[in-house]
Amino acid sequence: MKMIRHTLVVIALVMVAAACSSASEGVEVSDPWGRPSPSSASNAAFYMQLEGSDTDDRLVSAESPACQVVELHETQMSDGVMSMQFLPEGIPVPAGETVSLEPGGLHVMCLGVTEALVEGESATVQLQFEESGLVTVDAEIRQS
Ligand SMILES: [Cu+2]
Repeated sequence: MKMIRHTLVVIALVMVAAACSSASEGVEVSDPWGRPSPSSASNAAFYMQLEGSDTDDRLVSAESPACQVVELHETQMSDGVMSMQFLPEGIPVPAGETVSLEPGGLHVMCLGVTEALVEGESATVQLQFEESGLVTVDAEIRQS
């Protein structure tokens, strides 16, 4: 009897573990936003938090109907000069870690705004992840 009960406990634990791993739905994107860009043809940037899942992932590219071209960039300071760097490898999102895209750092660069980004409105951004696939978010347009 003791043996059977022990086996049942083990089976229950395995089931709980299976349920946990299947509940994982890839990278979670929270608080996507961008600053207003009053004129078209100017550039803008989108920021957000990328919460890693239980597997390493990578943001490989992005698109938006609000931009002619979207690139993944990082702002860097070198010798007191701020410059933006194109990230050909994309942005890694390690398992269980949260990666912040924020002003002065990593960002989704919107080159050539096709329609003015108006405060209070939102812009659709499609994020392509290596593991999580395509994730579409609405970036809120606000000052900060
Ligand atoms: Cu940039």
